[in-house]
Amino acid sequence: MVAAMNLSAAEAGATRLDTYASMVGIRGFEERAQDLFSRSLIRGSIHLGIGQEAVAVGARLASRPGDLVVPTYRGHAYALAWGMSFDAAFGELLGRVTGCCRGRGGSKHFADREKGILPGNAIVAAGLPIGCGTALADRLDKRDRVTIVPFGDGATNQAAFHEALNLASVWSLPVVFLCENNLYGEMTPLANTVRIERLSDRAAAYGMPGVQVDGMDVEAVAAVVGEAVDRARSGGGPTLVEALTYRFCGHMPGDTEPYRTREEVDRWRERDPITSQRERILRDGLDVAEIALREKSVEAALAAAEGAALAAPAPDASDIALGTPEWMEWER
Ligand SMILES: Cc1ncc(C[n+]2csc(CCOP(=O)(O)OP(=O)(O)O)c2C)c(N)n1
Ligand SMILES: [Mg+2]
Repeated sequence: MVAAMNLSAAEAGATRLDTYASMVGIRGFEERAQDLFSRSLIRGSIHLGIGQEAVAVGARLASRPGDLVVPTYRGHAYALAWGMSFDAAFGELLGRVTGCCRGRGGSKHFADREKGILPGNAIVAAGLPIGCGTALADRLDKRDRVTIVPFGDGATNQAAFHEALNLASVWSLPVVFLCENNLYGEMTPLANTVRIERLSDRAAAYGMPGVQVDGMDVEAVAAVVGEAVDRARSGGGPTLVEALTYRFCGHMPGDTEPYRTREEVDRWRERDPITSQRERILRDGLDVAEIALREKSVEAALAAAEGAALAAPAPDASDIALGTPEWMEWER
């Protein structure tokens, strides 16, 4: 059981079925987002992480409520795993006043201050120094909080990655660097951009532990990130975790995926983290009907939230300046 693993006390009550339902909800949200986009109902672009759900959900399982996350532009899963409601997420996706940022942020900028979800942003590797900043603020103000920073394999070639890892290590900041290695930076295969096998080896250059984990296994992610979170919280400094994962969808809508083969995608689909978690639950002896009931309730919640968002109004032009200074001022 999840409860038997090295998870935080607050989350130890989460059952395997809860974990499964969380991934099913994220997958369902993103499939609906894909459909909404194809019907021209979403402004701007969207970047989906279909197939990568176990990394976000595993990281959430490993952390405590109140711990921070700094998502990337592929960050829906983190916002939802960190407790954002489907209503707030669909509202934001569709630019409605019911969205988490009153519809002014859109897909890439899901945020919720109370839930510890910092606004995502589209600058590759920008989240790493931001995470150092929140971790330093927590250290200075003696808050018992950890910051988790997800980013892609492509981000590990950015200067900001190296600066952030070095600073976090030197100052023993309470931060976990979580690399989602999905083998591609946009359309470029990883092998074209690095000469090392394991990105987690880069941690050695900064004197911190570097660990690789199966990113298609939510419980494996939870265990490895859990150790890193414990180390960070107890003053042991940062860790670089490399989760090996894969996105089943294109980098963005319109990506015709000429850079990879159908066979490669199919091979990874066989390792779908949702399917394997379902198999785990069945091995635990849970009834198929009970799982189906939970799936139905997630589906109903998604449908209701999508419908409500579609019916909600866009924000009014009169409140264009709303929240600019105070919304950006994170508590100190
Ligand atoms: C600083 C910067 N350079 C380039 C881009 C364009 N860009 C958007 S996504 C991306 C690839 C990032 O790949 P990776 O970090 O592996 O994340 P993934 O998209 O695979 O999740 C690039 C180069 C950008 N957004 N920001
Ligand atoms: Mg990538």
